[in-house]
Amino acid sequence: MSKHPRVAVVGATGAVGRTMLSILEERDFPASEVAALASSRSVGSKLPYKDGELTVQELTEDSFKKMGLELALFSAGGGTSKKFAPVAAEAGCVVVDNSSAWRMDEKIPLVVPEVNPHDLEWHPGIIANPNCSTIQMVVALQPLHLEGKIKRVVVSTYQAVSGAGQKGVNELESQVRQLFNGRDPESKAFPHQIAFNCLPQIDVFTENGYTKEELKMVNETKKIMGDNSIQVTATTVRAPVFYGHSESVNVEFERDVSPEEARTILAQSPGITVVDYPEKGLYPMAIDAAGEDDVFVGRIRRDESVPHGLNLWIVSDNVRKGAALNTIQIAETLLERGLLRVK
Ligand code: 25A
Ligand code: L14
Repeated sequence: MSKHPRVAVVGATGAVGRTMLSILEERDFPASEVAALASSRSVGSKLPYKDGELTVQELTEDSFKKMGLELALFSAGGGTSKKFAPVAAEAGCVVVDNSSAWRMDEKIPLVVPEVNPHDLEWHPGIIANPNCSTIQMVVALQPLHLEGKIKRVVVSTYQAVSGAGQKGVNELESQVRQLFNGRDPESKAFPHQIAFNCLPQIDVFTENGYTKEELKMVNETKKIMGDNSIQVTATTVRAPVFYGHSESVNVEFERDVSPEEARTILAQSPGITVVDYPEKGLYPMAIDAAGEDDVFVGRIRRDESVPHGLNLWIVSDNVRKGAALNTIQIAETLLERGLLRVK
């Protein structure tokens, strides 16, 4: 009898789901079995995995019991998570969910393994994976917070189209082609043309004038870092980039943290690579972060407009660290800490 869990990827045909499969393979995740689940539309389609392929099966309420699943990695949208995650948990299958459905639920831990792995200890069968822009920011902020205590964060993002899934990637590609052929670009995945443009809107607007994406960054940061006193304000912008979110972050501390100290601390922190050589013209860029696991930090300098301030430029692959990789790191931590029931 194997002590390795039976694992399912739910939403396996999506941009994030397919990346989950390839990361499970890359990291040799100890699974006794891996199943690919999606909606009825994709049943029977094949996804590459290891030396062979997986045939996509339909996600139903019976899937978890019938297949004896012990761990399910969800990235199939909030509606699917709301409906199926409780069914899975009830069947004894632990869910790591990549949607926004459970993130702000007090009973559900919201985890970035480099920041708050201890919150996994109280999981009730569902664990939420944070928003991509938030994940890469807190990986860089937490070690600095321990040093200088953060009071306030101002963040502006430059987010890749892959944040909206495969359809976002397809839309940038086809708009570029349409424009080069003198045709009018069609916009379906985004509210306006994204090719050769920037859109200060990700997700829908709320009553206070912020978008939902901006409010996720404000609220999720406090929950993950376990500190409601940190003030956060965000402007989230879609940029015509395929993979990799970039962020300009202004941080105000209670105590002084010099740029040199920040560089040393960040370089020693897990999951971070410092790229900060302005004299050579080197800094983190989305095209370099794409396909990589780390969060890249550069342009570290004093914010001279406040007493104890630093400015940072933070870049990471949104589909990997922002979604699929973080989910799998959560699963690995669950295994290490014996927090999965494996038969
Ligand atoms: O509501 P939320 O939480 O905000 O999340 C909304 C969406 O955001 C994406 C993710 O899209 C999610 O659906 N997302 C979430 N978190 C993200 C993050 N951190 C994130 N994106 C980036 N970073 P997605 O495209 O990654 O995945 C969608 C998957 O969900 C499956 N699905 C939908 N309803 C389902 C369901 N699975 C089970 N049950 C349901 N009821 C969906 O599967 C997909 O896998 P599908 O079978 O319904 O659709 C597969 C169709 O997708 C298109 N497609 C997929 N791959 C490609 C492709 N098209 C072209 N090329 C491809 N390579 C096809 O149309 C295919 O038919
Ligand atoms: O909340 O479109 O995880 O860039 C991730 C992708 C929100 C939108 C989430 C994007 C979504 C985001």
